Amino acid sequence: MDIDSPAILGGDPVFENKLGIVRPQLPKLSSIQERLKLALISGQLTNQGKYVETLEKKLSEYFGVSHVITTSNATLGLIIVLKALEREGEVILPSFTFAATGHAVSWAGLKPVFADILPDTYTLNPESVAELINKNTVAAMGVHIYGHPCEIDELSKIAVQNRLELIFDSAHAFGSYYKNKIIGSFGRAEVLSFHATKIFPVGEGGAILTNDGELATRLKLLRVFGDPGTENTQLIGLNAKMQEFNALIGLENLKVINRHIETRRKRAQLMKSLLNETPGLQTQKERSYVVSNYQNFPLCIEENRFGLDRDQLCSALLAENIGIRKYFYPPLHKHKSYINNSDGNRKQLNVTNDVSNRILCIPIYSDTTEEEVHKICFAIKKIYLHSKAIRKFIIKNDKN
Ligand code: T4K
Repeated sequence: MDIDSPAILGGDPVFENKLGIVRPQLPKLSSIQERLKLALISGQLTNQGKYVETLEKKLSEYFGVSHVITTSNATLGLIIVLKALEREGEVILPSFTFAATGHAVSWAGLKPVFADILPDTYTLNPESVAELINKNTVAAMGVHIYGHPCEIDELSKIAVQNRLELIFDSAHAFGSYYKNKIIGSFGRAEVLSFHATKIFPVGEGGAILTNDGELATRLKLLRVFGDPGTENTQLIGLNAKMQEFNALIGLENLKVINRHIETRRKRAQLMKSLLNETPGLQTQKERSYVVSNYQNFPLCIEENRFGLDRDQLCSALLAENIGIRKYFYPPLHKHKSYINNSDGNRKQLNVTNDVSNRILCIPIYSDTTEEEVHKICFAIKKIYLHSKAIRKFIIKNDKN
């Protein structure tokens, strides 16, 4: 075994089997099989069945929020929230996010306008939002990226001063906190994702959280074709309902989510302290007044100090059998679907462009072990120590 040489140069990989970017923690079959059986026997699989109802009630207690409207995924949740605002015009949002954030704005018939992010937390920069407001602006949407809440107070102030709606794409932030308050009841509404890759995985799923009763009533209608049950639709809704199977998994997840967040936080702290020894690696800054759930663990690479650029490091990590993802590269304003969106791309997004070119996410799970963290950090350090040779090797290979 030669684990001191980087695998990309012929050494043995640090992990024998591939460590994926995600390892969903799901309930044991034995814990849900009785209820699963009952659902199958009753034939009630969807349309606000009893497991969906119970999940909504329990989530409402967990988040201390008046209304929880589960959805079939967060994308549809965002679309119906934006639709329910009943406004027309521009929505300011970060470009450094998953496509769903921007697409939801477009599907709701509004215009996405991209703002820049902060260089240390990668969340929406309130100053950049303020600079983009004009007479057509109707809303701003923050994204709690990788589980780190955005600058909610500053965004709220801007929203109030300019009479804007403020909503949050909280897809990453189940169980994160901002100033001692759990994410979920900020702005007009927040939308969580329960996708398989998220910290609270149910397969496909999501939830809208709001304290606004009128909005909740509209959202419940929009989720079900706009039909209040009379077969005479009142709004142009769609089908955004959660299924019973997914809700059942969600009910089990709720029992362990706090433990999962605690584990992620511990592993993230260990990762940060170990990576501190290697130059050229910036981890996401966690502000003193937030608690991140560490949905993801990003690294931003300083090529001059680390000796490799982001893509070269990705190749070297993949050779070590460490799964990586370049969340979020390219940034949304550079996607083919938005590149010609001249109104939306009216601001230079220098920080977004820079971070997006240098970022990668390494594995972190709700059951990551300390040993795995040590091995990941060992691999990164090993790659750093051989960065010159790796760079030479990659450049030579690229030429051939
Ligand atoms: N807003 C933000 C900020 C978001 O990040 C997202 C979604 C949304 C809104 C919309 O939420 P949803 O409408 O999806 O509820 C994934 C997810 O599909 C997507 O939900 C997520 N963000 C995005 C960041 O990542 P991919 O393209 O990376 O997924 P995929 O299939 O490559 O999977 C990644 C890894 O996860 C694989 O290595 C295998 C593992 N995996 C995946 C699936 C689907 C599993 O272990 N089990 C699974 O079932 O998009």
